[in-house]
Parts: sequence; C-alpha cells; structure tokens
Amino acid sequence: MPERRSWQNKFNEWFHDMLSKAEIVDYRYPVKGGGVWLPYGFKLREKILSLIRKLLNETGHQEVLFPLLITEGMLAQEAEHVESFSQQVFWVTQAGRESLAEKLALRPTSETAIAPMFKLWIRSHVDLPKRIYQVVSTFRYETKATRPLIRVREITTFKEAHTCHETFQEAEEQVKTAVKVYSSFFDELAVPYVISKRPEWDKFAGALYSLAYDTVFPDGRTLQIGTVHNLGQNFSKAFEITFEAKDGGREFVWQTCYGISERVVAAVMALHGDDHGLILPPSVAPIQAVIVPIPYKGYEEAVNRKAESLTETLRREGFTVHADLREKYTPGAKFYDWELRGVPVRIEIGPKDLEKGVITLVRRDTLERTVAPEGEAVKALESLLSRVQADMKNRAEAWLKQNVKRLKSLSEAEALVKAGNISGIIELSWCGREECGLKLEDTLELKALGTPYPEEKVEGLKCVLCGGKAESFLRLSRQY
Ligand code: PR8
Repeated sequence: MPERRSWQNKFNEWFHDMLSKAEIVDYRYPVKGGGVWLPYGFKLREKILSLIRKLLNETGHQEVLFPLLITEGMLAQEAEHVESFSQQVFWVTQAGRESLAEKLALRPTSETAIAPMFKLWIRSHVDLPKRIYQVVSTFRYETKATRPLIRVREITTFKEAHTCHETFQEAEEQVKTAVKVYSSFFDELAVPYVISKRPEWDKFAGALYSLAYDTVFPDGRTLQIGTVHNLGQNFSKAFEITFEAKDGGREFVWQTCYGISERVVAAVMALHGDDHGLILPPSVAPIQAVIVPIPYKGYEEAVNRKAESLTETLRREGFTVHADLREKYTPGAKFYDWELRGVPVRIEIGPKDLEKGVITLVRRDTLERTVAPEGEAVKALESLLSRVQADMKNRAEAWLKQNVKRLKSLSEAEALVKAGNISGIIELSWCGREECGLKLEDTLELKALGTPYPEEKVEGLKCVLCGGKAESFLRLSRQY
C-alpha cells in the first residue's frame, strides 16, 4: 500500500506540486484568480464534463449557451440576489472610448440572464417543465485568498442547470432528481460526500433553501463541491415568468437551479493521491492504461511492435490506451511519469513476457503486479479497471466515514478544537435557532455546513448550546 500519512500532512504543497507536475493547470497567468488549463488537465476536465453531460441529458435536460454579459437592470431585478453578489461582480463600464450608458456585468451566475428568456419562452403549462443547462465561465471577485481550482475568480468550468415547473411539488421533485444526478456523478468519480441543508444564513441568495455537497480533503478541511437550490417563485415573481395554467389562470413558475465547478477536478485529484502522485479513477482518467515496452538487446523491435498491436486491440474494445514508445526515456522514467499522472493501470511488455505469451499489469492505486495471458488482455484489463474503480470508491468512502464525528457535548467539541484535532466534520445536536447556530460557529471557530439531508429525525436530544429541544444535528467544519 502506498503511504498516505506522509503526504496528508503536507497536502497543500503536494496539491500545488501536482497541478504543475501532472500538467493540470498553470495559475501563473497574470490575472489573479485566472488559470490556464494544460493539455492533461484539459482532458481530465473534458472527461468529467462528459460524465455530467451524459447524466443531465439522460434526465431531460437540454444544453444551451447564454451570453456572458448581463445588463445592470437585469442583475438588479431580484433584490436578495443582487445584494448578495454586489461585492463580487466584475463590471464592464467602457467600450472603446465611450462610457456605456448602462454598465454590463460579467455573469457571476446566470439566474438573471436566463430569467428574461424563460419569460419569453414559457407561455402555457404545455411549455413546462423546462430544464436547461450550460457549461460556461462565470466571474466572481473573490476577496478571500484565491486558490487554484478551489477558489478562482474566473470559474471556467461552471456547469449550471436551471429548471421551471408548474407547482411547488414538481420543483421539489426536481430537487430530488438533481440530488440523484449529482450523487451518481460523485459516485462515479469515487468522490465521497455528505449532503447538508445549508443554514438559513448561508443559503444561495434568492433561494428558498440550498442543499450542498461537501467532501473532506486530506488536510481535514471540507470543500463544497456542488449545490442544489429550490428557488421557489422568487425569480419568477421578480421577472414575471408566468404561464397559463390548466384552469386558464396565470401563475408564476416554480424554479430550481444547481451547479458544480472545477472544484470537482480538485476533489478527484485530492481524494486519491499518494507520494507517487495522482491516482485517477478509471471512469474519468484521460488514459486508462499505458503500455510500456521493456527493451532488451535484440528485442527492441519486438517489444515495441507488441506494445503497438496490443494498443490497437485494447482501443478497439473501447479503452483509452497509450503506448509510450519514447526512445529517450528509460522504462523507469516512464513508470515515474505515468504514476505521477495517475494512470490507473500500467502494462509492461518485456522479453520474458514475450517468450511466455503474457503481459504484466500494475495497478496504480496499490502498485500491485499481476500477470495475464496475452490472449486475455482485454478481459484482464477490464476486470482490473473495475476493481481499481471499486476499491478507490471504498477507500475514499471509508476516509469520509472516519471524518464525520457525532459528538455528545459542546465541551467535547471544544476539547478537539483546543487540541487542534478537528479533522473533517463534527455533528452536534441543535435546536435549529439561528442564534445558537451562529454562536456555535463563533465559539468553535468553525463554519456551519447545515443539517443532514435527507432530514434525520432527532428524538430526545437537547441543543448542546441552549439545552432546548434538539431539532436536528448541525454539521460544522473547517471549510475551504
Ligand atoms: C449557484 N446558480 O451559483 P453556487 N471557484 C470555484 N468554484 C466555485 C467558486 C469559485 N470562486 N464559487 C462557487 N464555486 C447556482 C447554482 C447556478 C448554479 C462552485 O450556486 O453559488 C461551488 O462548488 O453554490 C458551488 O457549489 C458551485 O460552484 C455553484 O455555485
């Protein structure tokens, strides 16, 4: 087993190292909070996006593309929303030499860009439900320290979905569908999560309520990797998005929206690495298997040719395979390179393998070697990839489980905080009152993630702060 401990402690350094060594992104771009996707990172991003696109397309969503600019008037239409984003919006105030009569915002998200078009598109109940999504750049002037992939000012991989429905109940059903889609998505990425209903004071501006996916990073901090919001009729009333109901009356639509970003890429990287580098899940690895010939005097040609023909065979079966035939690198240097990039399986072909008619497979997550008859290469790779995928998911889930702790009292939590031992998420019984929630955040110097979703019934417990009847558990953590 690769050593996990040593790198958990220096996670930050490891993460930044991987971004450049594995050629994921380069944040030396001279605009703060903006980075360049490098070829390998871009492929990983594409794989992740095609997974979410597939899941959305299968569940009745249609992909669209809206303009980047929003007029000031549009942005200002929903009061809570504009107030919350007011400190974060980048404005375009000038074009050429002229000042613009009405300044234009770079979208921080697209509710207010999409709403006026929903108003035009939706006339009657036959036009509903409507489910659209787009993958775009959004811009947020983040004032907290920016971090590659995790807190950027140009979010280049903002996948946002927006839906409209006839009734509140249908919007609630859509929230459940979105939760199913995101849960399948993160499951396939082997990224473990908890889903919490965010507290009132931390919900998305303009939403009735917000659900959020959080995962625990190796340094014990949580990262919000996706959110699902029930918007109620807040935007439809502000933008007059109405429809003719079955009984002939005019009604406002009910809306939801949900989003993810490049934080997902960060999570895939962070949750599975080791001292050798990244470990990517086969479901989204840009290369699932790399074939490295081991040349030996007199066998150079033969091993290379075998590597090529095996690549062909495996590609025909739908695997993404790369044969590393670079002459200037030793096999050892190649192993190092592909381990660093997290390729899930390495196939070695040496003179002995040729003689025996076998191939050697090495799985990246455990570095375990197995030998399979060459004629069974397809079957061997298929089963090894699925084992790697399943084991990665199980390990990551076990990690999360260890890092969600239900505590009995405030003093227990305070002791952990004092000892510097807060890793992951703690759960404390809570009366549900904002006053107690905020005080818990303050006392423990932690951030409230909210209460478990689906809702968990709490019987016979007291709020750890005021002693009143507990309504739920409040999750708290050190957050990115
Ligand atoms: C919405 N409207 O906007 P949300 N850097 C990287 N990722 C980020 C950043 C950032 N600065 N800010 C947020 N995210 C709704 C839903 C359309 C879609 C990621 O929701 O503000 C976070 O993972 O919660 C967040 O959960 C997701 O974008 C959606 O942003």
